[in-house]
Amino acid sequence: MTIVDTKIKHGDASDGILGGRLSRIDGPAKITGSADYAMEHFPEGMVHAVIIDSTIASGRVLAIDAAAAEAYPGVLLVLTPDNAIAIKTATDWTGAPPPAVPFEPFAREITFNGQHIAAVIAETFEQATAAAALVKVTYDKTVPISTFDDPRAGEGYPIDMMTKEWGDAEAALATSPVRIKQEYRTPREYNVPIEPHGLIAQWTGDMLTLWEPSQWIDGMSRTYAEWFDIPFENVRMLSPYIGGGFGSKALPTRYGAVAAIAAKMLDRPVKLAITRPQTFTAFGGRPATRQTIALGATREGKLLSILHRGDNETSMNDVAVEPLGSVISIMYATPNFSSRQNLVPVNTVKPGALRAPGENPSAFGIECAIDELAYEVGIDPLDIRLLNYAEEDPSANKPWSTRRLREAYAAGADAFGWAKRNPRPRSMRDGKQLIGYGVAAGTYPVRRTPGEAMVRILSNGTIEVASSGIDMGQGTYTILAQTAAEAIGVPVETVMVKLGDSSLPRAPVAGGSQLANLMTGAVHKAALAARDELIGIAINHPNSPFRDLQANTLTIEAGRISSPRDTGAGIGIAEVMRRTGRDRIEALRNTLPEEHQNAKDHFRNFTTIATMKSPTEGDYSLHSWCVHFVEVRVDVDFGTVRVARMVSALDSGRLYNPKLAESQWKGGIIMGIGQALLEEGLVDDRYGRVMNNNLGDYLVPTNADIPDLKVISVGIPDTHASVLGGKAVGELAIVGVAPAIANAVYHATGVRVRNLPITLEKLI
Ligand code: MCN
Ligand code: MOS
Repeated sequence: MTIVDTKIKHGDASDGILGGRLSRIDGPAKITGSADYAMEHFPEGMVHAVIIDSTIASGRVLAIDAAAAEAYPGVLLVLTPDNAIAIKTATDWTGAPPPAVPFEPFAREITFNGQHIAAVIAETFEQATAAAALVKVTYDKTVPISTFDDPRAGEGYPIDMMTKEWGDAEAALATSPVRIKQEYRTPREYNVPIEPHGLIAQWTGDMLTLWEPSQWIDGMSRTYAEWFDIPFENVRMLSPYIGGGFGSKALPTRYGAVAAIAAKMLDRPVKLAITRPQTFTAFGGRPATRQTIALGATREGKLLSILHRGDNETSMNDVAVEPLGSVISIMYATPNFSSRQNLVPVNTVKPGALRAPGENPSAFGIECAIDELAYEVGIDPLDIRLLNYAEEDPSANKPWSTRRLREAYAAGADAFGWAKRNPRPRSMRDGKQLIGYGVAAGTYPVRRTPGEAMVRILSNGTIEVASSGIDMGQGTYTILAQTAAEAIGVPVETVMVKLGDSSLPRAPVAGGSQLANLMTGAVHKAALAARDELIGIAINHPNSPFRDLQANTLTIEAGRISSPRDTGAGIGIAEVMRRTGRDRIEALRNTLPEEHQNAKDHFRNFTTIATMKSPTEGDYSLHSWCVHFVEVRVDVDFGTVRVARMVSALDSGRLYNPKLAESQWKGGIIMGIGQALLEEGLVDDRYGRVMNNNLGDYLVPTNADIPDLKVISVGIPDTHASVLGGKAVGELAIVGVAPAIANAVYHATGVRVRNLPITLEKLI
């Protein structure tokens, strides 16, 4: 177990190798403003597109009167479904073949408020904005179904794939000595990265260049290629820096198609910037969820049955599943289990992915419910978790590769001072503040998709690493530099990492918290291959300075090659490259399974998730684990909740860079605090509209909302999970935060809030 040291360390050579606390190598570029973001490009002749969105949530567009807009100064085109060039439907992200129908980015039939119906393209952004306001749209309006609480929404339809059952949950529940049953809800939550969405699209003949922030260069480029029926190689997507995505920048969007269509029709580069309010409708966030959880247990608190029914909102025409059974089905041992899920279509944009889709609300349900059971049977919330500890994966019947959750409970409880908790609700107090301690666990699966990387040793002895993988702030640049530096044996400052360009070797999506494990694996493989080639040359080349030593092994350390027989300082890589006449050594390696190495079409797989392995494929069940301990202080008169301190203990296996992993965990915890106390998309039932569609009204945490956060790593290397022993980091820590806070609020006040966010009116 290591307690993460929060002191900043610099300049230590060991920081540069894998496992070192190297600061982000992209940091200086970001701090000094030299990092170029997508929207900061100004290609010659660029014009501006502004999207017009529907102001009704349900009905039909009858007519679009563009005359006034077309006459406005600077306007080049008012794009509508009637004049837009036709494009094809593309393969979806899972790899499902597309239907042979055109893809229409603009809607004629309206299914949600804020749906794209037209666009204005003008010489300047101001002209496009002003002209867009002149476009007159007439509608045939019908009454929307705004949320799944509208009785007209009905029960929705089941997603059979999500059903998980063993034993007989209903029968076991009926005969359980202790039973609890409650409903838990999470509201619509939105991705609001600091860098808003948007793109610049430019055509040069049949080559399409896109400056667009992307979590998945390969997947999005393929979609553009299919839309316009051009080869994949004809699309160049550039996304070297991304100001946050949290799941919302992984998939192609309709406005992306609009920009590329407009650019083609006008033969001018088109910039299309999504406004902050459009962040709530141009793509989806986390759907609203509701779960009914019934637990049956012995009087001692041992689980006998879990019965779980979950619903999430989806849009009228699309299937968006937020997997609510994901955590509840693996966290605790139970002989009887049943989980089913329904989707309820409402007039909303298709929901999307928001950090830990599924795991996040799933943990909110079960981790609150188990806390309720602990009070019901009168045992400590931590003890009930240990009593029902799952020694193996109960849903897959497979051993965990590693599950250091018990260690996490112990380390977290100790560092937090859990033992000082008075078990009685509303028993701890400091003046006007009610104090509550709460605990909840979380988990996130280890996902595995092949990746590919190029490693080059250049003539001057520096190293280049290249991949179309991306860094939106997680630390990809840094850990890949560390991986190559360690594998080859050079100082990390001599490694240059290129990411975020579709012309580079191909990487899977930076989603599902998998990129670090996958790309360190690919870079490690490529770097070792490049190193082997360098050593081979140094041993065998007639001009090599090592030739006379008759060495059959050489080592590389700090960028210098030496022989075990030679006690000198060794010879620099550049010198060996020069003497042997090499200007570069290149190794392109991938982590595709052996049988696919030479398959002709294997690259196409990088653009879908068809090759992603489930966490239980193979002999083990692979997951990261965590626990959060929270102290809240609730004002007895006003009901305001402050998180006073938090200690989290986490098992993500081996950490490639503890400083960055710690920062990822803290970022997830902060988002979890926002989810618990602030975030909620408020829907106006009359118009099916999200009312608080801006950062003034849709609240996310600020520094003042966040206390000291202590994170403790309890992981050990897990080579079943990944080549280098790491498990998932990016989404892990948000899971379990909201229930830990809800449980602490109950302990403080005696009021159980089962409906996020925990706002003061729910407490007074
Ligand atoms: N890491 C580590 N040791 C490991 C695994 C990871 O030190 N064993 C560290 C590395 O610094 C790595 C980072 O954690 O770069 C995240 O690794 P990983 O868990 O593989 O996640 P991905 O690289 O696939 O990133 C995606 C993930 C997801 S899915 C969301 S959502 C999310 C997240 O990362 N969005 C983010 N973290 C984010 N962080 C920022 N700043 N911005 C976002 O939009
Ligand atoms: Mo993360 S929500 O899987 O991009």
